[in-house]
Amino acid sequence: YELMLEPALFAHGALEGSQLAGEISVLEIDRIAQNVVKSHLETCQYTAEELKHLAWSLYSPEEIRALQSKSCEAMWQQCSLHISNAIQYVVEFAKRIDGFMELCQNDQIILLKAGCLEVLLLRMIRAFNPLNNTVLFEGKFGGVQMFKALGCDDLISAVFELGRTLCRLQLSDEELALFTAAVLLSPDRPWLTESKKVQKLQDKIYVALQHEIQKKHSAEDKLSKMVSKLPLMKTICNLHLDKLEFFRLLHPETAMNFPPLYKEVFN
Ligand code: MHQ
Repeated sequence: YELMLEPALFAHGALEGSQLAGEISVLEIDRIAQNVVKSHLETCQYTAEELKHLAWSLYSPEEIRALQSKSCEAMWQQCSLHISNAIQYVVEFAKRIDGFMELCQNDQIILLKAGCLEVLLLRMIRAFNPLNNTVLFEGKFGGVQMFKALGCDDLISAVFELGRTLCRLQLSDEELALFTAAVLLSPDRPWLTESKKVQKLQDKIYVALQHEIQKKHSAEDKLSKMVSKLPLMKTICNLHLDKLEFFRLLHPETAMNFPPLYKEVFN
């Protein structure tokens, strides 16, 4: 009898004709979208309102000069702290996505380690102003020059280039929420033990994303444009790892004192 209860409870899904052979009902798509969007809004660090106000505060040339004259070690320490802090929000986001905590702990860690910088780069568009090419850093907006002391000009210009191209897509918070969830739940990450389970979660999220985009645009168009930015994001992640490795060789003492979460994710 128990086996019959579930299909009976979801009979409305059958009415919509989509409970057959693994298809998802409109009801389930909505539930997934609602859960992912809510999780995103609860963990995105800044509300849209806060960001709108902050967009007015730019670093002065003197403040930029002060940042530029910091030592390489101090600037790396500062940046790794902010990245580590932002990663904590991504971890919280992942935990709130239905199905994520049901994956084995091994896979949860693999997905977070492999995906959290990509999620951060996507989330950056909320804190990026394409009109003057600036990003939010410690409460104010500034351009690439701000990060000169890091000695990673190529990495920083790639990050800003990504910011500009992603901003052109004009993603809503709903689209961003679903896209970041889909990136996090990538079934092709090396060493996953239950990639089938991850695949199923990602499939549903992509269906929900497609559904969300369709409200305003041609879904095929926008979704393929979004997916086409993934290789640049991967390049940036690898470039970041290279830079970190090099920094570690030059300044092992400083690197040892990087925030534990930053070290764990990028070791
Ligand atoms: C988040 C908020 C947020 C927080 C931190 C790797 C390295 C040494 C330098 C922001 C990279 C420098 C980052 C701090 C720079 C590109 C990093 C340093 C969205 C993302 C965002 C804005 C990060 C964006 C990337 C920043 C600026 O909710």
